[in-house]
Amino acid sequence: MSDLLDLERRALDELQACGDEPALRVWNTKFFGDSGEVRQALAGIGKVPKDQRAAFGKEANRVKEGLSAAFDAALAAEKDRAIERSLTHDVFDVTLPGRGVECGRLHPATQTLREIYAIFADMGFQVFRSREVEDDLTNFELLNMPPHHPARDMWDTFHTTTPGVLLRTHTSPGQIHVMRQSAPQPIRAILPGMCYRFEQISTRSEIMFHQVEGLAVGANITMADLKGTVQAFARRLFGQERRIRIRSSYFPFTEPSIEVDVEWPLVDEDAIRMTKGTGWLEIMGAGMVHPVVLRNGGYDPAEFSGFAFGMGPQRIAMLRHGIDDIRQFWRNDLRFLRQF
Ligand code: FA5
Repeated sequence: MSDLLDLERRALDELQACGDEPALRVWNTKFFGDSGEVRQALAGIGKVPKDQRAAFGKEANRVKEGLSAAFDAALAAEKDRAIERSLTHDVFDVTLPGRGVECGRLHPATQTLREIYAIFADMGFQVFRSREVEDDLTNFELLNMPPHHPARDMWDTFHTTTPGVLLRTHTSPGQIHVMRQSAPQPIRAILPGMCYRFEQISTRSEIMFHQVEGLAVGANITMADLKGTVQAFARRLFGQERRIRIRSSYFPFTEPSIEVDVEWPLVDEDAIRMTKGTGWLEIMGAGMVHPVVLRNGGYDPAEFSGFAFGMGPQRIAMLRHGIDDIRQFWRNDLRFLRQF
């Protein structure tokens, strides 16, 4: 018991002698650290004769609480003194300019996506999100590409170690999800999201990139609706005078299939380079939804028809802002990002 009182007195004396915060911290470790004196004193309870144990425990706790409170008070007082010292001694120059607040902004890819959403929202298209990790069935088979279909070669695929599970190579599998959720209601949806392809990275191709898929399903939807929708979209994004051009193409999940180019006047070197001298730039693949796909989505092709398109917003942002290398998007270089 006298050891305890001795410890208390010594600790209080030493606490009083602490002149600054580091000294207080040292004191705290000395008495309250893992192998500190207070803990050791408490551990010593086992050696106290049984009949005195309760009294010892009570006293030990009193000492511990008392010292702990004294430390808290000393630390608070020291902090107050430090502020007081800094206010009276440190020089505070009110004429110094303030530190600027760094202002964040949306990534150029996000900005382009949002512009695209807004344009399609005005035409009554809802945003529908679907998964990035897909199965082979939805990414290929239900889109009319059975195993070993040669068209699968158009999408170099990242497979996972789980058979049949892959990273989606395009947003088109979302067509199946949205159709199965909506059938037999009509659909007007855009499906944005990240896609992954095991491709050679170049100025125009990345291994991860966004796509925005569009899907309209209903009674009597025709190619004229597709053309009108694409034309309205291109005019909103690129300007009222902008013409589009439609070329025939091939996708297993649309029939007929087309590719859409926007006019890009050959006014400078950039335009000539980007359009390979043609004055036209491809912005999307599209077509009328294949009857097999409609059926896989739960719609009777005798009653329903639809159009679908898929575009790459990064490539569109490159056209609009004259970005010459797609790798800039994920490089995280602030000198690039701050320009948008
Ligand atoms: C497709 O992926 C089709 N699913 C599009 C489609 C949807 C057609 C619906 C018909 C109906 P494609 O492989 O061409 O098509 O890709 C579409 C767009 O994605 C391209 O025009 C391009 O803008 C973008 N894209 C494709 N690969 C890359 C890549 N490696 N890096 C950046 N953008 C890419």
